This record gives sequence, structure tokens and C-alpha cells, in this order.
Amino acid sequence: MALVASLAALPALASETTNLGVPTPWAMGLQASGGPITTAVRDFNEMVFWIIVVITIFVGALLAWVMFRYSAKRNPVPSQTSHHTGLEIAWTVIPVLILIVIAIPSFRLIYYQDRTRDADMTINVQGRQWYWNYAYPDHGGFNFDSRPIPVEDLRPGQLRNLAVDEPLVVPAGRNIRVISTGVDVIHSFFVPSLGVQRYSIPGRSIETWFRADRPGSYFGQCNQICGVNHWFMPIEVRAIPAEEFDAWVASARTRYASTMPAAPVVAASPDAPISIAVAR
Ligand SMILES: [Cu+2]
Repeated sequence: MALVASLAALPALASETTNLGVPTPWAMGLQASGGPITTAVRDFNEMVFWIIVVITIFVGALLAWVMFRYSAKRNPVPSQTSHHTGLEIAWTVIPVLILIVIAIPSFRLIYYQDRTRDADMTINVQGRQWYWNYAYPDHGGFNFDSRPIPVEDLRPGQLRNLAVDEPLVVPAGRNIRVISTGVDVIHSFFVPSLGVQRYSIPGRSIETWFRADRPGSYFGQCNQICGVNHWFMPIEVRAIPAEEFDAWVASARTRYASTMPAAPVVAASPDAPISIAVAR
């Protein structure tokens, strides 16, 4: 019954969503965090920000003090000192220590973003000139294209140049492995509120992952200059409640049936002759 109810609600999927990961006018800093990766990115950004603030205040105060105390008026006979071993060691070692303090969480974050050990499902993302193609290899292999909605067709609540006709639908609260590849040129799959940015390069499969903690829409764009319609590649990740995802997959398998990969040919019985076609 619940399945029927959610299936009936599916045609409305395109309009009923909360826009969570969106750019806002006059915003400063990073977009609101939509999942654990973005939270980690924000934490790291904040740590580096405060280190920069402390260094800037320290260097600024030092400059102000030197200009005041050692001006020609207050210090007419300057010191002739040209070396101070202790000072030279200090201004070499302290910056090194600061860089180590930044490097350790930085590497930790890079490896955290890189891949997830326990992915719940996989999505294949293909960048193409100039649209995205999303495939669901764990759910039968259906795939579909995703393009922006023209301005004249936008409905209330849909974002210009960000809302798409076929969003990338994923279950909220699940770890999604992304395998990205390019078909023609280099694209980049970038959703800032989910902390995802991966190149889509022809001939390569590049892995990353994300998790959207709450149901809603998270927006991004191709952020690798990929040709004349580069602006034409917005990304909408639509996270839906995990219990509705199976119903969506069932409807999507019908809707995108024409894009399912052909079933592998298997012999009907052990006695049946098996013919192997070799492509030459
Ligand atoms: Cu692109």
C-alpha cells in the first residue's frame, strides 16, 4: 500500500523538493553543509582560517611596532646586527611546524574524500558535451541524461540554470560511491554542499563518494571549462527518503527501460551449443 502510494506520488517528484544546497545572494564563505564530507571541509577551512588570522595579526603588529619604535626619529642610530642564529632557527622552524599542523588534517581530509570503504550503492557519472548522464549499475544498469530546464519552462521554486529535467536521485543518509568518466573532453562533477568535486576524464574512471544527510536538492555545476556550452551543465542531486528509493528505482527501470544494457547471453542448458562471437 505504501509502495502504491509512493508510486502515485512519483510524477510529482520533479516539483516537490526542498532546495538545500544552493548558492544564495551575497553569501560569504562556504555553502551550508549537506553531508559529512562538507562538514569535514568546513572544519578544515575554519581551522586554516584562524591560523591565517593569528599570523596576519602577528605580522601586522610586528610591522606596526617596527615602524613606530625604529623610525628614523625614535632610533637615529640603527643597530648593525646582521645575524642572529637563534632568530633564524626560530623563523625557519616555526613556519615548518605550522605547515605540519595544517598538512596532517589536510591529508586526512583528502583520503576521507577519496573513497568510502562501505558504499551502499554506486552511480556512474558521465560528463558529455554538454549534459550529464547518470547510470545505476547496482539497479539494473538503467541510465538517463540530465539537462537544465529552459528559463521559460521554470516552475515556482525552480532555480534558473541549476534546476534540471532529470535529477540524480539518491537515497538520503546512504553512502553513494561515484565513478566518474568523460566521453569527449574533461568535465568536473562539482556539488559544493556535498563536498564532491571529481574530474570526468575520457578513458579514466575516477572514484569518489558523498552522502546527503537530509532529503532535498543539492546543486552544482560542471566546473571544468569544457567548451562553448560549459555553463549548460548544472547538476541537481535529489536526495529522497531511503524508504522511497526502491519505489523510485522500480519506476525508473520502466521509464528508462530503453537505456538498460542488454542482458548477457547465457546457454539455455548445459547441452545447448554455446556460440561465442568475437568482435574483430
Ligand atoms: Cu563540462
